[in-house]
Amino acid sequence: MEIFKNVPEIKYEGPESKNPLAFKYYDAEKVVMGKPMKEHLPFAMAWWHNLCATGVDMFGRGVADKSFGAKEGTMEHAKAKVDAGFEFMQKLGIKYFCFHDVDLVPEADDIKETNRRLDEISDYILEKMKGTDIKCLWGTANMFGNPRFMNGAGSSNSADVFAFAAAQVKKALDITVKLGGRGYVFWGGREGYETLLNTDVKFEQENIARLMKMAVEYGRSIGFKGDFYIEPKPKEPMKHQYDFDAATAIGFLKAHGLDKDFKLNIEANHATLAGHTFEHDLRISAINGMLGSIDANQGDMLLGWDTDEFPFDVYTSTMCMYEVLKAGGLTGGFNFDAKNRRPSYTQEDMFMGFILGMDTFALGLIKAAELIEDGRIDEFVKERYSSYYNTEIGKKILNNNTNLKELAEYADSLGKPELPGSGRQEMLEGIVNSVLFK
Ligand code: XLS
Ligand code: CA
Ligand code: CA
Repeated sequence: MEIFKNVPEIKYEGPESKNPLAFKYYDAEKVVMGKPMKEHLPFAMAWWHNLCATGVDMFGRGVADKSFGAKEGTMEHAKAKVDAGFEFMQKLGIKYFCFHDVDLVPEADDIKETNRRLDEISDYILEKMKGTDIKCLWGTANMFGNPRFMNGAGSSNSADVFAFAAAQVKKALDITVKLGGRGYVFWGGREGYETLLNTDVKFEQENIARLMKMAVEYGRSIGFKGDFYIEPKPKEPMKHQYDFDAATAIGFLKAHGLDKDFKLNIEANHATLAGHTFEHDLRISAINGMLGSIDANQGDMLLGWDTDEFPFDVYTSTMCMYEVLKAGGLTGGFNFDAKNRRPSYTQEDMFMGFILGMDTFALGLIKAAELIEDGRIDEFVKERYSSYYNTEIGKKILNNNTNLKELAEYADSLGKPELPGSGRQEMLEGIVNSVLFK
């Protein structure tokens, strides 16, 4: 039974098209830098925003009808969401989905019943996957919504809560592996603290690492070959979150010997909440060999919270794709962890959000490829550091073949150095504009 009756299959019509239900830039088969767009951009649908969220906020109840013809809170509804999700992905040509355990089924009072429901729904999803080329990008456990997680999961002060978190991770891994997921995500959720007055930070961080180690051990034992991901976020819901940003998460992974099994899932809105640009956190992940996956959304620079908007800022998507192309792609994909604004509550809006996001990233890909092919930025950066390659003293520094004494003598012989060459920021920004708007 068709659920989105007013929405046809979404096709590429090109930038001149005025059809709101068509792609203007995302042309799945179009080859960019030797690969079709669909391979550069493995897009994913986030179960929670797209199939569950109704627009509830602190001040008002839901406005979007996500019942899909079934009574909410039932297994019929859980299945209706699967039907809706698959029709939605197929109409958009999206090949991946991401989920939390409790996005898939209503959580029961007893974990045994929740797990039974998860078995039932994952059978249903698996059946749906057959005959389509839709796959699971990553799964995760929601360890922040239930009241038991008020003080975190791995970082909880309660050993019983830790055990429940472990049980949820185990089951979410089972389901992820069953559905062939490429990755498994740990977003900190409430892994952080409100006040040091009641918190043993060292104890909590070591316990989070313990939970992650157990996850790696169990995941590998059931045949999970993909990457585990940490998704950094600086704040919200907790005041201090332990996985503040890419650099913090990488330090944590290295300190606990988890860096071989984990990469990062970088969300644009989280990077900007941490006071960074999206591309900064991508670069930090990439240079550490840890750029795994992306949660594609954007925040609002005028608001200090996690607004999870569909991305439309082409400047940022270009800079993102520039980093991704330079890093040689992702092991994961581009998950639209994004929701419609509350007043955009219709089924058509659900599609328009994804069309916007997919077009924004397609345009970013095209423009990033043009920037790389243009070559002026790369050339400039190379030249900017050339004194380390072109001069004797530079080569000695790079080869670890000198010391403070020799460098001090060299400085004495110079008297004073020339000023370093101009950074030419404005010229470079002009190049970006000329490529973006040509
Ligand atoms: C919340 C996070 C969350 C993760 C998955 O801010 O973005 O949705 O992506 O738990
Ligand atoms: Ca996210
Ligand atoms: Ca977010």
